[in-house]
Amino acid sequence: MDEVVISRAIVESYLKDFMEAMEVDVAIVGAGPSGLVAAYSLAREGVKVAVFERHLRVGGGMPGGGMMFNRIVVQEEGKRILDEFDVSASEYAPGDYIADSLEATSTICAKAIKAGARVFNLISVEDVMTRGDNRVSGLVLNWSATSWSRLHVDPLTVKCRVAVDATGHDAEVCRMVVKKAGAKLRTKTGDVAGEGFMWAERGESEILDNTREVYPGLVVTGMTANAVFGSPRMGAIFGGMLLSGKKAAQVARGLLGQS
Ligand code: 48H
Repeated sequence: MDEVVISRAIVESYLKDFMEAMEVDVAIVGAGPSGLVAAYSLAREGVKVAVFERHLRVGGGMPGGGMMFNRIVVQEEGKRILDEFDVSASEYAPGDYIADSLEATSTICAKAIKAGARVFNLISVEDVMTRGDNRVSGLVLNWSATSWSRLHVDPLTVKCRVAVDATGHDAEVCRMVVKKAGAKLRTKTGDVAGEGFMWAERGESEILDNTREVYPGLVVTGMTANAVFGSPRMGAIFGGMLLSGKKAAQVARGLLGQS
């Protein structure tokens, strides 16, 4: 095997996918549990979807489980999503199930990619583009390594019809939007409310209602949805994240006119 063939194979194959991702139906920011489930649910319906993840590894907060004990807890509805992915989970207490967070992360990511979602790691979303009536129409990207090494390198862009903020607690994309002159989210104050104190039951029960379009063309999911609307955090229970990813896919399809 010629080393140059190895290099060419990698660069050519990657660039082909990256070029394909430059115009997608749905661009998802963050490959945590909610972003990956949204990507899977969209891709399996034939929607063209790309996920951009800042870090080397995927899964966001899921692989770390609770305080690095690599297990996650889900309730009945979340267990049904794990079943759909064929991730094992056993009942620990009535209605509460325990699963291996590494099995869940790797399986959900693998199935999203096999369904047709393109997942790009080590790329950070640093801004959004808008067009027309201030509708989000694309993402502004840079290699994560440029910001980590504090280099001043200008970004590239991809176009999308719908963007999903799946960046977790920091609600990064929403915060990028509200920094722009006159931009307001569809929240009480127009701003990111910030997440509430830990309260597992409320956090889990409010997340689905919070999963919606918060700015034209921008859908929130996962912890971002709770952070944007001021709902509680919930600790290492992940059913809400999985269900929210599925709902985000549904909302995005509605915006694409496919519901
Ligand atoms: C590219 C980015 C950017 C960016 C961030 O944190 P996540 O796992 O998010 P969710 O919402 O799918 O899941 C939340 C869950 O993991 C969690 O933290 C829970 C349940 N907490 C409860 C509690 O009480 O603490 O994943 C977000 C992903 C991460 O991988 C980030 O690296 C990535 O988004 N990301 N990627 N560009 N600007 N910002």
